[in-house]
Amino acid sequence: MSTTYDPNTTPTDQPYDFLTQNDCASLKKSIESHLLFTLGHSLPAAQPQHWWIATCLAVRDRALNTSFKAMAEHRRLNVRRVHYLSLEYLMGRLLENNLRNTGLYDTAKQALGELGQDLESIVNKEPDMGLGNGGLGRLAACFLDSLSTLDLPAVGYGIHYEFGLFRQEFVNGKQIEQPDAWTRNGNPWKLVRPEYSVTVKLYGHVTQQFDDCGNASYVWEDTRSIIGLPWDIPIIGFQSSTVNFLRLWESRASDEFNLEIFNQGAYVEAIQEKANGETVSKVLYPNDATESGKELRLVQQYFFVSCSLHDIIRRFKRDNTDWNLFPDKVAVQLNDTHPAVAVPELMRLLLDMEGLTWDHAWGICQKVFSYTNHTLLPEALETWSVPLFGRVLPRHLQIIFEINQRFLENEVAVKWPGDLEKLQKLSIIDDRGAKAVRMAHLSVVGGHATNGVAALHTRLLKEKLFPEFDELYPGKFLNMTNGVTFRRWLMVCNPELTALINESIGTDWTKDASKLKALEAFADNPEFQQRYRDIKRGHKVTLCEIILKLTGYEVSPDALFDVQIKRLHEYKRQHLNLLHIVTLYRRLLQNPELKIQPRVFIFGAKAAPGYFLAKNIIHAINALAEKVNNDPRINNQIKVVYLPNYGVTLAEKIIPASDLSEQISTAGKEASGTGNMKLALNGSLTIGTLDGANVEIKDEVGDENIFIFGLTVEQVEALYAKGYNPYDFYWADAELRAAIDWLASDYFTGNADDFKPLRNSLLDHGDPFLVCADYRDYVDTQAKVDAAYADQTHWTKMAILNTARMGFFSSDRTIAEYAKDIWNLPSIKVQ
Ligand code: 26V
Repeated sequence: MSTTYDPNTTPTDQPYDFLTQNDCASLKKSIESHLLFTLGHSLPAAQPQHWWIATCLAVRDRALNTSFKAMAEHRRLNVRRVHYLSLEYLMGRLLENNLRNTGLYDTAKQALGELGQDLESIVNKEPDMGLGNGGLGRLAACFLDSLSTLDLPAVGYGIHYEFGLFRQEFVNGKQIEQPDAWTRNGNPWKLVRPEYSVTVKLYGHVTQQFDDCGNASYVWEDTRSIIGLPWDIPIIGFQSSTVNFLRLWESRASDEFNLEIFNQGAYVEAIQEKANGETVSKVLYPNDATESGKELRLVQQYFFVSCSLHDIIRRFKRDNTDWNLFPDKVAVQLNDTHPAVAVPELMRLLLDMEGLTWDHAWGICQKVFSYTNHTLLPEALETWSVPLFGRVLPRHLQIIFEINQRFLENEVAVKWPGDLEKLQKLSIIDDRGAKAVRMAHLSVVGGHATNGVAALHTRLLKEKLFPEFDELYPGKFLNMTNGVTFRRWLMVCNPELTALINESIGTDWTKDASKLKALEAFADNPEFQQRYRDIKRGHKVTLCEIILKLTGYEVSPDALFDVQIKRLHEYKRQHLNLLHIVTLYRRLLQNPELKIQPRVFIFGAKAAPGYFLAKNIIHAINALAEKVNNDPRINNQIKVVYLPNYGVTLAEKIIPASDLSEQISTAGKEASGTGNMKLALNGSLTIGTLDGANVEIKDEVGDENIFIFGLTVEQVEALYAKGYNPYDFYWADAELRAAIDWLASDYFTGNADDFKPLRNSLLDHGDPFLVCADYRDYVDTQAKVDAAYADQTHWTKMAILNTARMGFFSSDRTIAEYAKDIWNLPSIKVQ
């Protein structure tokens, strides 16, 4: 195609398609030219790493070309956008996903093949982008995929951490943390945008000023500045016309500020100060109880929120002049309370910078913001000490006090006149002890909707955490049951199963996951069953190789693969799983005749670096693995492996190979879970409590296709109320007693002190998550799993029905609900 360049049109009007065609020859040329002229390597000298970068850049070119068209159309229509604010994005690798979403996978494979390269090994060169802790960060990544897929105009905002979640290694079975320098060698997906840099102010103090008419205004002075430098990552949807962006802010020292010190001749101090400014985006905080109240974390939150709101306002002002239109053009979703400082920041910008009245500004805020709650655990609900907050953000603290005062006077006191207890309970400021800002209260009051992430979680949110707020604001609390993207969690991680599904029911389900239901018709079909089983076995063989490489343990693909993969936390109860394994091990030793279905217990979990007990559990599992795996007496009937450095990429290998999915949190503690959905989708049957989204998974797959055990939320409450004593269960159950005591003996490591902390938590410290109470039902339900696995035909039928009935848990459904019920956001198809 020939073209002439017209400088009077925007670049988006230019037919650049000739650079970005999707046939094999064009893609091949693109990859070659990036290798030569972007990276400066001759073809023979290029390393796999360079091929990876060149391939990513060729895909990125095509994504940008699509994004130009989408952005031009969005601008032309002056569209409404959602802005997803999240401190975490667990993106994993992007190349394979982007190739599948654009339909370029086979073409790229061929193009690289012709260049003498193997796509699969190139894909494996990509480091994980692990800018998140766990479920919350991965959910944000799934949501971005669905937003682009559904053609919804959206921007994701976050922090460009130099170091993502730590790398986990084991030394003598104990976790040690290593830095994750994911971007050390650059990253081809990200595009720096210095022209959109933002200056952010911190610290200083506030003075009041009056104009000629006696109107007060506030001036924030003697502040320190840092610069936010945006990096954009294109988010490519599945067969869609929209490429949205994830915009990550990197902190840079402000030159303006340094200049003053330079001028005073303090060169070294100025450089030092520069370094301080650049620490803000240095590292992701692991969600760790011991880390709470850290000043740098608050600075991170404010830095990224302020950058993002400036960016949103810049874009709004480009095409609009009337502030009344702001809520029509802008929706902001707060992913947990981490970005909740956005509420006072938007108020400050509207009041102090734009000169709006309080009521006008507040009306805008409430229409713009909505908040997702992701946990009921009291220790995970964010608060900031008032003195710390006031030092870092003095103007924001003033604004929060005013929001609170107006809220208490005009809403709480009006609804419950004279009720001091209500005032204290609902106040944004907790003033019972050391004063603290309750970020969840700020988020509920400052927005128009608050949602939970599973039906049970939302019910408990309304009934237990925020009953008064629910009464005060009827209809403000909504449920948005989580979902996962079926692109990454089925089509990319399990192409073999995807092909079988496509062959059996066609491909309509890829755009409407509820259509997976059509697979039910094949659940009893022996030929389909055999192929389904063969696919599972293939993944198990692959996982066996990974296990051997990562742990040195050899395990059989014919065993039942029993998988627990998630962050390590007492409420998730990896130690309940551990006690079951100890019990089985003991049964096998006590009764050498005992025959069970061979099982491999597979763990993957990082513990927060300062979470002592979680680390003790890791050590215990690793010590158990060493004993069990090397014990000839049990005839390889059970094996235990703890895969180090669990993350998105490892999950993609484990999930398709799993037979049994452990979702065993104490009822009422796991807000939703999303690993439960990914595993069930890939035909791994759940053993789980009635917690989080397990409840809805059970409703979807049917009681006969899931293994439910344990206390319900109501029973848990009743037990706590009556006074729980784990010793009651310990003395009543000889197997439980033996398991705990054996674990805390010197048998496993030679040192009887090693697992005393674990024993103490289960007994003397009151077993806060009811492991002892749920032990018997869990172990007995595991026996049912064992019996069920013996009947492979029936097991396979159950697995197929799990895959067939998981359509509801597509994040496309979740995002469609957010778009309709919270954001009021239409999708925009671009031609
Ligand atoms: C944070 C902390 C920080 C202090 C120490 C204890 C602790 C425990 C948990 C958390 C998690 C906070 C928020 C979070 O990540 N929630 C997860 O969100 C997922 C997506 O909605 C959901 O599937 C998980 O159930 C929920 O735990």
